[in-house]
Amino acid sequence: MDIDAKDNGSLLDSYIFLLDGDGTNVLAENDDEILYEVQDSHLGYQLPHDGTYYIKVRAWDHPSAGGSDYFYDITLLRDEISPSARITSPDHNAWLDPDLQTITTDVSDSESGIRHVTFYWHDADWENSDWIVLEDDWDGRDGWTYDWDTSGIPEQQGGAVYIYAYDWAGNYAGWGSYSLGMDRTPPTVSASVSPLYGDAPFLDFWVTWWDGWDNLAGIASYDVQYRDGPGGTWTNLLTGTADTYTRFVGQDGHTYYFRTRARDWAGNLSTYAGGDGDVQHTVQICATAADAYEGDDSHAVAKTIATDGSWQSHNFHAAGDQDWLQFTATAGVTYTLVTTNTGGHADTVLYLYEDDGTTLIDSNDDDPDNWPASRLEWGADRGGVYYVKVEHWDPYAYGCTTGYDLSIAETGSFEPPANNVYLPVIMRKAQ
Ligand SMILES: [Ca+2]
Ligand SMILES: [Ca+2]
Ligand SMILES: [Ca+2]
Ligand SMILES: [Ca+2]
Repeated sequence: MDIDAKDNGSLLDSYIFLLDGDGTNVLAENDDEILYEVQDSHLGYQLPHDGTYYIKVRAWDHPSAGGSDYFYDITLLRDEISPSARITSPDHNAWLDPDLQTITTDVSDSESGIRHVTFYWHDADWENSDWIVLEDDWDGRDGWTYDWDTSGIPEQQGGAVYIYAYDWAGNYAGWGSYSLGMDRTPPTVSASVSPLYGDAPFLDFWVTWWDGWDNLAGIASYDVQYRDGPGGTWTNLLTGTADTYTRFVGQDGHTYYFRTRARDWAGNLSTYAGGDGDVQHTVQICATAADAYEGDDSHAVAKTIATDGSWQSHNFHAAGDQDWLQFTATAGVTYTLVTTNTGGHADTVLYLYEDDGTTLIDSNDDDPDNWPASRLEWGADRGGVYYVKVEHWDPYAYGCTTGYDLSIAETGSFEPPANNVYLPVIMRKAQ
């Protein structure tokens, strides 16, 4: 039974009664849909038996009020269909806000409408606790939501919030969000530094922070800062990253400081270490003189190497150094190109090119039997000049630990393709 009076501009403050078949026994009554605030009456009741019932409407201030300005509409409807109810936040598996968690819902009823929604909480200790009513909300004008003061909720994982939504006839529906957690403790993490190879004194090095730990929610992301020198300014290196390491490229003679912090999935953020941060590292290049074959930094100035297996000693004396060589091959001969790591940290990468110096035939970074040195085996279909480029896998690696030896040897033979005339690239282009 729903009265619309003040809603439509009437002066009537309605009061409604449901009477049993005798016309006198009051089964239920209602003054205001929301006390003092929504003064039109609204009454739902589950009838106890078949038969005739009576509805009585009067003014709240009967008998002193009345007149043509005291009109109203009355609606009577039957509702046997439950509402629909869903919690939209927090969702399952969520981490609750540690201070104020707003529980939002999507509840509706197509027949008599939603009358009230009750909000419950259950602690993660299911054996020793019970459902607690957080709020019984009878006023949906601001939405069926609840602002929950969670400041007293202890750390845990596995709690639940639940709602029951009732329509005006008393039909109801429930919905729960489970596996909820409360995490108030930020993670711990600190940065460390390691060279790319053993104790290699290169411009670049690894900065890692994979020792991060969190008590409950787990680490969501990291921020990393660095400082160049003791008087430098802390500067963001990475923010909000899920990575746990990065390669840092410094300058020779500089000391770098690093610090990191982490945030967990509940939003708790650890604080950066003060002072010099977590760790520091000084870039100290071990300088070395250029090898005897420099300058050989492009195929145009490549130095010749014999194919008799004799060794040439090279190094990378500057960042990004490339060593180019050329040799003359015979068709039908198999060649083996090999480097050896004589300096300790010579991670060579070997490239073999056609006689134009740009068409790559093959390449090798690591010989699995001789890491980090390189090895290529290759059969020459065509006789003539070929080029070889050697560089370090790490373009920031150079100095006294990058010495390497290189040899090219004839290690076999085969029948070159018949009736196949191989011409130098320049002549092929001219055809
Ligand atoms: Ca309903
Ligand atoms: Ca935590
Ligand atoms: Ca060199
Ligand atoms: Ca290598």
